[in-house]
Amino acid sequence: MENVLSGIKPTGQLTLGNYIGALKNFPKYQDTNKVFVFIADLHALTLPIEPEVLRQNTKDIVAFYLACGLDPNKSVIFLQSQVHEHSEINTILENYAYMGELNRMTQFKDKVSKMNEKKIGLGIFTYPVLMAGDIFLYDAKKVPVGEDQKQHVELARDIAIRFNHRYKQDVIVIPEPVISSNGARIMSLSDPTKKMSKSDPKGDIFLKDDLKSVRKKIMSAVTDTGCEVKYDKVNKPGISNLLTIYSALKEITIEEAENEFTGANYGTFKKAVADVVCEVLEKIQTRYNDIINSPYLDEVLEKGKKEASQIAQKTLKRIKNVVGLYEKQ
Ligand code: AQP
Repeated sequence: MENVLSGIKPTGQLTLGNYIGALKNFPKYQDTNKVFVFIADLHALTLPIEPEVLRQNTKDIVAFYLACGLDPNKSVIFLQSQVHEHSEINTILENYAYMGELNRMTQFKDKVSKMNEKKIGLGIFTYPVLMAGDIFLYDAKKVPVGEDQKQHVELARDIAIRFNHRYKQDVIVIPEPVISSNGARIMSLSDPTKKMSKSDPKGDIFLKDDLKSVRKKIMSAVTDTGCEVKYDKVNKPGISNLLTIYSALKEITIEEAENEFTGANYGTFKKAVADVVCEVLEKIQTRYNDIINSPYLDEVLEKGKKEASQIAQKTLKRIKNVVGLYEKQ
């Protein structure tokens, strides 16, 4: 049994991209692995966010975790900010990550390119170090993420190897990213060359969207002028994105999806995509509505906080001891 960890930051409303690339895959692990799933609320502070929005987004993610099938009796579900060891390990690890490697992170470069240079907070730069700490605290070997987070997990891996080498012992478990074979990068419906992203909502489908508007968004998704339903990321990015969404939700291969639509026009294909997306979202939304205002949500977080803290404390103690921070034995 291996430890598996993943998280989502509450920077905005969850998208279909977050569902297909991350959320949908989490419950699959909980019967055969020890699963830790958290809400990366400290990470959400790396970009300006209104306090009430952050609080609501956080609750939403917990409710969506449960609605998507995570079971608090099998998985540890918790808030990053409620386990203070995350901040503490971050302070230690900052000394084992290099400025040069943080500078090379694609997500950092993307995000800061859209910001006023004078107002770039330090947290967005050191974000991958905190993320490495999130992973290390739970001895996670597998980290299921969408394609865009792969580089951060690889950096965590480098830091772990460097740390173990420095102290000549296996202190930190070396993590590896797990990327799903289909749907690791869902693109915007209005610009299929751009990733569907919570903090850049143009062309997004949100998990909370009403189904009528979901259908409308899919029917008006940008496609090419051709008429064949074929996967071709370069020449048909819009159709390829819809094929990815369809096949990921139907749990079939892209090829099988293409075969289903041989000879079909774009209208028929888009309607089929809208049907499957609405079917999935309807189920999730029904469960979400039952949970979002119920006391169960806080009960789950309280349980998760206790379980996560116990493990995080032990790991941090091990790391502090190895680096030479004094503690009464
Ligand atoms: N479009 C996507 N397709 C597939 N997977 C995706 N993920 C995000 N967008 C897509 C995956 O969802 C998880 C959530 O990661 P996160 O919240 O830590 O941040 P992110 O990767 O930066 O996701 P967003 O939605 O783009 O957030 P913002 O806009 O705040 O930066 C990760 O596993 C991610 O890969």
